[in-house]
Amino acid sequence: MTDTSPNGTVHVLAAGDPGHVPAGAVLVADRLVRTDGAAPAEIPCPAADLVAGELRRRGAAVVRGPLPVAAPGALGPPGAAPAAAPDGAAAAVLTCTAPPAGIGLVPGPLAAGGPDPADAARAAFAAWRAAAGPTRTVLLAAPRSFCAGVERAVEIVERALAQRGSPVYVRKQIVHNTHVVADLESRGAVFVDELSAVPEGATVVFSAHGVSPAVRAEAADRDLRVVDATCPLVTKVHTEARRYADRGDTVVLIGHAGHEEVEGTLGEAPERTVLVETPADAAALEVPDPRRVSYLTQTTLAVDETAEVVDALRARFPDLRGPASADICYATTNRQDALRSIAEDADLVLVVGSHNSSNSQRLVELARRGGTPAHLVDDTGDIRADWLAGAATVGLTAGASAPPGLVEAVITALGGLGRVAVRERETTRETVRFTLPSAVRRP
Ligand code: 0K2
Ligand code: SF4
Repeated sequence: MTDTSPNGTVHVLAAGDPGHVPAGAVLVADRLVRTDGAAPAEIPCPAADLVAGELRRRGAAVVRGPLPVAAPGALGPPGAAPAAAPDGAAAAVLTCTAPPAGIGLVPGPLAAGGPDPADAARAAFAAWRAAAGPTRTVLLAAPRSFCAGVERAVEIVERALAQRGSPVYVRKQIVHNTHVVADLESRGAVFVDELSAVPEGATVVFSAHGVSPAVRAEAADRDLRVVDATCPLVTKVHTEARRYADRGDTVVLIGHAGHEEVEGTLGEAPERTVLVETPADAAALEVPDPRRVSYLTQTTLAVDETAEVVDALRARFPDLRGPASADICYATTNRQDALRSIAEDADLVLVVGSHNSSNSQRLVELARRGGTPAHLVDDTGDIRADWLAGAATVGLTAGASAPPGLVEAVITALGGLGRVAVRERETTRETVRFTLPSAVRRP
């Protein structure tokens, strides 16, 4: 059976037996293998990660593998949009892509107390079908993804592992990205929240977000071998904090309460530093001497919002002093500029990054402030097919802690929904590189 739309034809195939599918799970095909001798013998399934995400959100476990398929089947009434078979199994091929893109689903038996995998499979197939067909443009922001500070931090952990062997302890997430952390964990890094979890004398890496002097002192007391992955641009803010405090100023730190970078910077001169998050906070601030006030900022804030807070501070304290430009770093600024340039032409913006990543969250908010729907996704599996229905132009970027490969994976998955034209829009070229700390510099 076929379902023809102006943007492509969906051929529905009969799903064969993939072998054992566990109870409560749905098999999502990585590829369809034709058993009827028709060409091509194998059909790739680029949207498999997207479909798997739909299933997981519906409570079904997912297993992956090939799916045998036979000749076009009769899985729905003639003329109707193809639906999954009554048992939830479905296989289909979308012909507007080159090569054709497949999808295949086979639910396992019902698990006691769990959701019905057949229902989940039917819903996932319907979601894929609703989003499949149209040619999409992906507007790719550049710069995006890893910054120099993140590259350096990840390399520091990799080198520490190579030189000292596992385990290498890392205080907090080395950068705020679940994939980066899981990858390093699988290679022997052990992430801890507190130094008390690190055995005496062991190697510990401080994360890219920096630490307070109190944490450094604790590491020295416990005889830990410290490798510091604090980004040099965060270290610069710590240096400013000490300088401003030493000259007798009240130091106003603009940032988000509870963020690790803020905790570290606050710790440089805790008795002289106050945290301010909004223009209202700034307007209400009381200090011992209004003529002696300096400000600093977290490195990963929104440039436009921070300017408003600085303006409010300056209105309150006309003698306010601060860095020549805010401490928002080059990478944060560049990713925001690049996003602004694509968001205005996009129907939907996807930002690849983790939910605790400040700079990634700021990108989502920036797009939304400009009127474009935007979502933060850890990876392809977080993308909801209903966001894509009707989105002819998808803006795509990634926060500074999100690996570039995840962006490529999103583009590949979108290719399983229809033809994709990728246009990169580069607003500036980054050449910043930081040297490694001496502790790990030897090859
Ligand atoms: O944006 P955040 O400060 O939350 O941090 P990440 O997502 O880890 O990005 C890298 C920046 C680290 C230091 O500034
Ligand atoms: Fe350094 Fe900026 Fe990257 Fe943070 S976002 S690690 S401050 S370059």
